[in-house]
Amino acid sequence: MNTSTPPGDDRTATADSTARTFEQLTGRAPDGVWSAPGRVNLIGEHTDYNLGFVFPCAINLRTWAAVGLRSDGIVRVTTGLSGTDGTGNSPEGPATIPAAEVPRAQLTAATASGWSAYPLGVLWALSERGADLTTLPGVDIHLESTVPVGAGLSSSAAIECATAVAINELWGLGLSRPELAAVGQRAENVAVGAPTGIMDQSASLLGVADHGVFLDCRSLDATLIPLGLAAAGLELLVIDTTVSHSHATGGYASRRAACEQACLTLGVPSLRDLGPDDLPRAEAALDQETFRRVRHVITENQRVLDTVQTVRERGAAAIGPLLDASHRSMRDDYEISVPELDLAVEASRAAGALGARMTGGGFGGAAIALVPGTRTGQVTREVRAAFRAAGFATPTIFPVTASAGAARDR
Ligand code: GAF
Repeated sequence: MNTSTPPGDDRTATADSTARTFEQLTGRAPDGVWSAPGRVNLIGEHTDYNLGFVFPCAINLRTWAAVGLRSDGIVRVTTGLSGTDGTGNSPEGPATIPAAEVPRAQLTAATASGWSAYPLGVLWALSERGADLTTLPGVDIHLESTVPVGAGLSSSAAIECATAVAINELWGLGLSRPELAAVGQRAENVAVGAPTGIMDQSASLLGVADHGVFLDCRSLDATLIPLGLAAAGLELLVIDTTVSHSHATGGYASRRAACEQACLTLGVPSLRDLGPDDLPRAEAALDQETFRRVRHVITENQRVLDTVQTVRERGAAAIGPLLDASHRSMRDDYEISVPELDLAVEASRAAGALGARMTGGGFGGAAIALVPGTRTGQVTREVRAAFRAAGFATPTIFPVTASAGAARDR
């Protein structure tokens, strides 16, 4: 198959090598190695912070955390997190801090201060939920990852969730998976400064192999929906445009602010409280741009419900038109696509994908294409050719599988 897969897609081997690196760095074996996956969102974009519906799945690219307790109250985090360029992992310097100072450091860093904001932010968020960082033992954490950074596949949620499940178990905190998802989200919102919703951490913690996670972001009820992709001869291709994005800046926050402003104008607690019947009232009350933002959220919620019903009743091969409609709505109404994402969607559809859409927060990152396995090579070749013809950087294209959520690996 003519696709390129990010390096290190072997779960046991990477857990072992992360443990070995931990041992080289600390002189002792870790107490355990935990891992958490990135995600693709099948459908339901920018609906999570509007308390609507999302339907992501965890993927077979993960972050590993090798963790060992210390007796001196120090937290020391090291990483070999990989970039998007496929050059592999190179260890970076440690972040070392007395555990008792984590809350202050995280709240004053104000922040987006690099990779250490994610694991340290998780420790801070755990302290909000009862972990007493002044009395708990210190900890060494070493992180490795195969989730490409900046590709919109939730590399940050994977770090947060791997750290959270490890510390939750080692420190005996007894928090549930939904509580750990909230911890990861809080770390992202406060320590990293990205005003994101609950979707990515929920997918990373609740995912199950070959299932999508249908999440009601208001009640937090999660239902696992069998996808049956392999059985139907389908592949889920990721087309990473390599256009890097960040949710701590600009467009993401302004979309969220527009939704909040619309709620005030329309007198509803959240856009979740509006359905298709409310569109005329919204159009009358809002300026054109804000109305289009609201229309995206309302119609996208409905598309999530339709997608889940379609998968259940007719199988995943039938969801293509819903994926296409979702992309159009993000391109035209929410205006979070970029030319590279639009081209990835158009070229993959023209080459035989059943449906395609950008995935994640937008402004760069990746698209997904649902492809009959027999067409994978053709779609890959034609998307690459279209990018070449447009003068865009070569995209990284690889299949992903719906995979298990965060777990202890050794
Ligand atoms: C990013 C955020 F982290 C999610 O919470 C979600 O809002 C998504 O963008 C857009 O659907 O991944």
